[in-house]
Amino acid sequence: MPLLHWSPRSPYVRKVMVALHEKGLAGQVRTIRTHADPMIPHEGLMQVNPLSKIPTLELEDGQVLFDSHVICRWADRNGTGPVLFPEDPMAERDEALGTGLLDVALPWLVEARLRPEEQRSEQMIAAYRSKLNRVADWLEGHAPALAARPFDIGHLSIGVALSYLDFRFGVEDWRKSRPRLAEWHAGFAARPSVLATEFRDDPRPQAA
Ligand SMILES: N[C@@H](CCC(=O)N[C@@H](CS)C(=O)NCC(=O)O)C(=O)O
Repeated sequence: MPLLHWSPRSPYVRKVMVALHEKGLAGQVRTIRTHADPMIPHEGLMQVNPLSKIPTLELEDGQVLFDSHVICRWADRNGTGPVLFPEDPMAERDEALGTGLLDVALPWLVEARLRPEEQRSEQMIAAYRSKLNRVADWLEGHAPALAARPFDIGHLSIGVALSYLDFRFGVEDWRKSRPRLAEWHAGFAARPSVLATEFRDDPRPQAA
């Protein structure tokens, strides 16, 4: 069985988990809890993914896939259910937007919570906050277009990113003045694939 390096805290992993559920593959992939700390590269993980990042998927034939986009594409090719990567370039454009929002949120978390206080940059935090708000505003304007097309990787990626803001950045209150986006996200959050893959602060394993 393929083996997925996994954490219930990681939004990139959650993208993959939602995709596996959507594509009927969740029962066909084993998971192993892997703690990928951006400040301490994981020696064991780097044997298969030199970037020391999760999600990383080890296939049965020894091939290794990494990056949530690549693994979601694999799931799309190998499972059933909705076509996550249709011809419409808006699907992958919106995937990039959702993942891009995560690429803002993760360094923000590192800056605000992991770095020693004296090394924190208020300027960087202000830049991250500004991007978060601009992306959320953009999405509020695009919520009708999102709602109008069938579920794809763009919805999946944006939905996971907004759920991650709820998990780690509740104080930023992205729903405020964004009723259409909030309504669209409520529909996303009710999907069985999303309900089955909730974020959670589990106990961290020791780095290997
Ligand atoms: N572009 C990658 C990003 C993956 C990523 O950054 N994952 C985080 C966990 S949420 C990680 O492994 N961080 C460890 C590190 O940066 O060294 C993807 O989409 O899979």
